Amino acid sequence: MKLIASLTSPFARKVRIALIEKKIDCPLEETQPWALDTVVPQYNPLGKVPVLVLDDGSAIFDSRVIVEYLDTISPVSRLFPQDTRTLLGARRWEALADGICEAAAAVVVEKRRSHVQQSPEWIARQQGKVERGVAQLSADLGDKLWCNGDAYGIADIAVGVCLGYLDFRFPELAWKERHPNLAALQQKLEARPSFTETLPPAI
Ligand SMILES: N[C@@H](CCC(=O)N[C@@H](CS)C(=O)NCC(=O)O)C(=O)O
Repeated sequence: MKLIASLTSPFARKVRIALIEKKIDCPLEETQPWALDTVVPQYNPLGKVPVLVLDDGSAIFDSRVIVEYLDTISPVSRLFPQDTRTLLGARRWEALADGICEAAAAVVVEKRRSHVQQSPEWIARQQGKVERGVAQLSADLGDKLWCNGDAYGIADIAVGVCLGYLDFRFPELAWKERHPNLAALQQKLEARPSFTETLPPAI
C-alpha cells in the first residue's frame, strides 16, 4: 500500500493523520497534482490527491473514502461511530469541513492566475462559503469537548485539518477571535502527535 499525496493538501493531511492515529504503516509518494508530469492521473482520473494505492494495484481516491477504508482495516482507534445516526453526524461534519477547504483552495488557485484573469466575484463567492462554514462549525461545536458525540473521531480530524489549512493559507483571517470555541478545539488537536507530525511545510 502507498499514499500518493502532496504535503500541503488538507485532504491528504486528513488521511495522513488517520494513518498515524490507526498506527498503519504506509509509505508516502509525494507529488504535486498540478505539475504536468505528476503520476496522479494514472491512478485517479480526476487528477486529485490523495490517492491510496493498494497492494493489488487498485486505487482508492477521495479522502473521505480512504479514511473510511482505513477504519475498516484496523480496529485501533476507531474513527467512525458504529451507530447510524452518530455516523451521519460525523459525515456531515466532515462534509462541511472539507467543503470549507475546497472553497479556500479554490481561492488559492484563483489567486495564482494573473490579475486580469482573476474573478473578484468568484473569489468573494468562495470566501463567503469559508466565512459561513466556519461560523456553522462554531455554532455546531458550542461548548462540547469534541465535534461529534463524546469521543475524538473523524469529525475532529476534518475540522482540525480545515482550521489548520485556513491558518496555513490565510493567516490574516481572524476566525480565532470570532470563534474562541474552535480556537480551543484546534489547540487541543494540534497537540496530538498525528497533527504535529503532519503540519504543512513552511512556504
Ligand atoms: N474531495 C477530494 C478533494 C481532493 C482535492 O481537491 N485535492 C487537491 C489538492 S488539495 C488536488 O489534488 N487538486 C488538483 C486538481 O484539482 O487538479 C478529497 O477529499 O480527496
